[in-house]
Amino acid sequence: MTATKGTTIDLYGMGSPNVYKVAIMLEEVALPYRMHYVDVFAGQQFDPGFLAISPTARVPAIVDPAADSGEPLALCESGAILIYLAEKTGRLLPGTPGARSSTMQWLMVQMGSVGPLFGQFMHFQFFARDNTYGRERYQAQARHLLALLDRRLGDTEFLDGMAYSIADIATFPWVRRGLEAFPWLKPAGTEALADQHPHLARWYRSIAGRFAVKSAIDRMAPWLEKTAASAKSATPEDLDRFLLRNAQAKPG
Ligand SMILES: N[C@@H](CCC(=O)N[C@@H](CS)C(=O)NCC(=O)O)C(=O)O
Repeated sequence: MTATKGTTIDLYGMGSPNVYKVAIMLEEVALPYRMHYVDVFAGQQFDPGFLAISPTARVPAIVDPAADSGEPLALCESGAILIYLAEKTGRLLPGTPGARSSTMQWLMVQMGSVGPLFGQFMHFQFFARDNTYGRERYQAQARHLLALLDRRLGDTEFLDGMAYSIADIATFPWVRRGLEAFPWLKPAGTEALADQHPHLARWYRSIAGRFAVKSAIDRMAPWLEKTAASAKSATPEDLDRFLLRNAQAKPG
């Protein structure tokens, strides 16, 4: 009998929105996965073993033991991982060029704008509060993007216009994080979102209610706690290394 390779996917990550995307996707497509925590505050993203999986020194990353022709595949970048898993399973990414391009467009809006610009706002909010220019610039960008998503979701049920897709999966965890991090949405969270952006709030609630999304959030809970604890105990040197500042920058 030929030995079959395992089918369990290894997920490397921490408690952060880009990692939630992949956990949600794995739950949606019902692929089995094992979770490996990477302590980015302790610099584990720069370990040679991890760099072999994620050359960018970032999470999330996955290893699929049996990709093309049964060969193992290591992959980083959450957008690429979502596309890979969608293509592997034939789910959540339309096959025809027109429909597919719409999903890709909204996935790119998330990858190129929502993630990076929300992330920059959070950087100034949590790590450089005195920098008013940075905080105000990225607050304006974040608010502009929330308004854009709300406009889009006023016209269509899901971001790609047709059906729930990897574009929604990519965007949901960042809106969820915004509910906790954006001062103009606190402390009411979803209610403030519903007041300010009713279509986005309707979409948010419908995705938050999905079984797979709830399962991913449950499985991610220990990572969220670990990440909060490790951020809290990080030394100034750990933070410099993590934020690539004060000449502590490492390649990657
Ligand atoms: N574009 C990347 C961004 C990944 C990213 O920034 N990951 C963060 C956590 S959300 C990280 O690994 N930070 C560790 C570091 O910057 O050293 C993706 O979407 O996967």
